[in-house]
Amino acid sequence: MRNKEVAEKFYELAKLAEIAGENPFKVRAYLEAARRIENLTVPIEDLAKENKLTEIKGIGKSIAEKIVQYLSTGKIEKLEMLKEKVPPSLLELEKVPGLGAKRAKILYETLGIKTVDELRKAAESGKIRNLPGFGEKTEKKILEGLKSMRDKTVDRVLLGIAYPLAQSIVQKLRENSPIDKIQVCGSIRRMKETIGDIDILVTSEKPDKVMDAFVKLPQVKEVIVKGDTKTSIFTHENLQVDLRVVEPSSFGAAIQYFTGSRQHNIHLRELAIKKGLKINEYGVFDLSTNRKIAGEREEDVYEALGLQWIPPEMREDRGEIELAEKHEIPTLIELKDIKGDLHMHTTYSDGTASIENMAKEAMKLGYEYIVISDHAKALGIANGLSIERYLEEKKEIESLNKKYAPFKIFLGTELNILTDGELDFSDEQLGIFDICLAGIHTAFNQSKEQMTKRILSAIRNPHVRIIVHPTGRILNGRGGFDLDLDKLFSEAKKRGTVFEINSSPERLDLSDLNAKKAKEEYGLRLSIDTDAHSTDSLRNMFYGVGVARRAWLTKEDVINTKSLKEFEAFLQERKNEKK
Ligand code: DGT
Ligand code: CA
Ligand code: CA
Repeated sequence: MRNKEVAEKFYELAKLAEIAGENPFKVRAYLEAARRIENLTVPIEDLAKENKLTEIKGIGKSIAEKIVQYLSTGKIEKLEMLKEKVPPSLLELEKVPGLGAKRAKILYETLGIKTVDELRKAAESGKIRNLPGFGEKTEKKILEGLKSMRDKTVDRVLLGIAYPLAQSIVQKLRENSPIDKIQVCGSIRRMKETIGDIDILVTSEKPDKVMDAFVKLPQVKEVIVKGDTKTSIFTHENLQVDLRVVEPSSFGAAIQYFTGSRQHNIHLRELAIKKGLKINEYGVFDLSTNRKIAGEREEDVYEALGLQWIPPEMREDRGEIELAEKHEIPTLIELKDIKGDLHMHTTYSDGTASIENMAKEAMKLGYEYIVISDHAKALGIANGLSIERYLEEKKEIESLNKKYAPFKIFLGTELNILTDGELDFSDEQLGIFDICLAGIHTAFNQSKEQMTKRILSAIRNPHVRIIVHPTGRILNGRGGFDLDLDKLFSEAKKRGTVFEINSSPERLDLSDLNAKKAKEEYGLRLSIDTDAHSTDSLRNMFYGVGVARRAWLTKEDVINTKSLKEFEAFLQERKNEKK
């Protein structure tokens, strides 16, 4: 199905037409067409073949021609024409928060600004405020927009890429050099969703040998700087890795310092001063005597400040230091607490493995149960299942359950929350499932009110227990939908609906902050699921648990820490209510 691809072209067409100053009705027609195409549940190429494109609401003759043109040649003449007229860099410009297509066009026409760089220079030198319709306030907004853009998009790498990379470097270093202790610090140790650079600390009696081995690792593309105590390199992924060799007597203080976060460290420093102490990467010192009172072990560093040790995932200065002062740091959830995975796909829909192979892998991970949740029929692009197909799946599951007992497979479904909040099947049909998951997979561009209403109606459906990848964000891709999370969380609390932390490294959705809010402000229960489409990706659970730890969740907050028996009781609760 090429719907998404075709829709993208019309979004692009709308953008360029807008910047080129074309008739606004046309612009809106392109946009409308893009949305309609995105929402189609049948392949657009089929409709084109059958000459039925104009039967789609909002698609007239001229747009239908463009679709046919694109499907047969890979190009739309009109789009190519606009690309010649409008410099492509203007598309970048238009993305600057506070600017938009209209203003981007004015800036291009009056000041000849084509790139983000040129925009920054013009804004910094005060040239923009004098343009009609702009003013000082707009100029300031543009500068702020530019800054936030830079903060967000400086090539941060997904944790799912950086974490295994760091592990492989650690392993190679251990094999090839005389290392005593080694610790990955920085944002990786804090399990942040994206990573700026990798920070590794070691102790060794022969630092020069360690540095020699480091720059020769196969992961190294380029050496930035090589020194006695610090060496920095670029990996082939263009990720910077800083390796520092420190004294064993300072190792604890150093890993504390380089784990951060910066905010957490600043707060610690203030606290130290209040207590007549000083803290830095070498240790904790008594200011009056200048004597070192801690440094070798990280626990001692915290203890010297009168604090309980704080798990790295919590070190963001979000109140964890206050908790540690009272010795009230919660026992965070751990990977080993997870007893089952509630969200995964098989070859029945768009997964690459059979039900049996997913089950076998889950057993290897030590789980007691899994939920198979293949896509439902409205998601044609993912080969969504009809009720008949789910019944076949159910049969296969029943026979596998006999074979592998006491391990248990449940029949689930990942329903589509359609544009009007409806689901793929009637309430009666939903009765065949052990558990229903629901999520948004199409029509991402509705208003905040509509999006919120859609999910609210899924929460209110008595069959739906879990809302999956709730905000729809894709890291380094699209931001989340505009949603009123407070409304959703409070309704979910009333109905006992669970929100998912999706462990796929591109998603990690709910995010740490949203999951923290769900628990703290609404007492919601969450699930941590992988949404695996292969046996390998069942291992992504680790990243979801990282998010949960950053959200300060304990085992009790997460439903898939339940034993099989408890989980069956949890499923039964809802069945009883419905009777
Ligand atoms: P990243 O690399 O952007 O994903 O984030 P981090 O947290 O790994 O930051 P990075 O690599 O710049 O520095 C590693 C840690 O070193 C950071 O979390 C805290 C510490 N650090 C770095 N610069 C400063 C600083 O200026 N002040 C303080 N207090 N700590 C710093
Ligand atoms: Ca870092
Ligand atoms: Ca660094």
